Amino acid sequence: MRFGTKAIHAGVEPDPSTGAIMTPIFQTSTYVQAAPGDHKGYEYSRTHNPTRTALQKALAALENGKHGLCFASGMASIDAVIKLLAPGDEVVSTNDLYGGTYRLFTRIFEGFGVKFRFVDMTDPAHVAKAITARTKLVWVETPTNPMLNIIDIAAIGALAKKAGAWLGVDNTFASPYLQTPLDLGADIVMHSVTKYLGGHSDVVMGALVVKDDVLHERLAFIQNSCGATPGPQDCFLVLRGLKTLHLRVQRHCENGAVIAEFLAAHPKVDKLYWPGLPTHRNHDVAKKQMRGFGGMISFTLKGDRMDDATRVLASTKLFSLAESLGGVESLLGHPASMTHASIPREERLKSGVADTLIRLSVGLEDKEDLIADLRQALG
Ligand code: P1T
Repeated sequence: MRFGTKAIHAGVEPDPSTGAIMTPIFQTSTYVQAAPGDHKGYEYSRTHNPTRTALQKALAALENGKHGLCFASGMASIDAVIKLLAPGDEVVSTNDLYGGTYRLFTRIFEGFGVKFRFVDMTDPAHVAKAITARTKLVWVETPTNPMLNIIDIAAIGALAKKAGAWLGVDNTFASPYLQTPLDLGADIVMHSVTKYLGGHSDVVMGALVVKDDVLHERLAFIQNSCGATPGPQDCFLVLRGLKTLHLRVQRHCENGAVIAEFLAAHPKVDKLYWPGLPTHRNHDVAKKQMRGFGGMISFTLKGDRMDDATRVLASTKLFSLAESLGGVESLLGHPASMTHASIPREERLKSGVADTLIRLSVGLEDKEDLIADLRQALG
């Protein structure tokens, strides 16, 4: 099956009791057993819920994996991955990544004795240098949030494999429509489902997809034991969102391209980060491993003055100033004070996140209206 067909049909079957074409919202915590242990595969909704099962199957199919696992947030899904590790184990991670991921690694798991090394992964040699005999996981975010760096998944995957470490890839910014890391050597794919997969800014959720049965068993054990599972209503909303994932991401890419071109030609724009531009430093890697370049764009203004950036952030009318991304509506944000405020300033600056950086999540509105909004805000 091709992607669009999978987006609509994977994991979803007419309800056997009624024929309902949409998977029902199984709003139940428990399931009646005829005798102890004599049940229909469902005992308690933290462990399994039919609406969640349908979504997990759909996500596994879209990522070309075998098993999907859903969590109460993207952070809860990353938390589950790190719980595969033990004190003394090491993780090599992308240096430019979502602020909440950095906070989870440094402020929670370092306290439990896991060591994290943050490196610029756009050069695989940095990863090779950071891997030690204790490295158990290599954690890649690509495209990175918010700098839109592109990391060569296959190259890093080869290094992880040689070291006997798992490769985990946060695929939130790309979505499986644009990039399928399991095909490139990843062991675990992670999503903030909150973003493109949900697509409508109405759900917070996370997911993992794997191919390996044993790894799935270990992660499912963590999912059930720690209990950060999403409710059935949210799973239903994401099942609904997935049905248009391919159409939405196509339009995000089209609008992203038009806005990147507009910004590239604008006299007030200084640095511009969008992996579809031939001038982007990792454009060749993006072309190799992605099927499109998405709707996330970051930029700075000439002169690099904070009050200029603040004026733009406060003057858009269609682009709403808000955290998050990947929904139908366009958003803009200020990483230094919003999504990446939990990273110390000197660390942020090292990975290129200027105090004046502005991040756009280009939505699905008409491109002429989006450009008119940015033109007036920049003017
Ligand atoms: O918000 P949550 O669903 O828990 O997902 C966390 C997360 C993980 N990985 C990436 C790449 C992310 O972008 C996020 C969440 N990011 C935002 C809220 C944001 O505005 O960047």
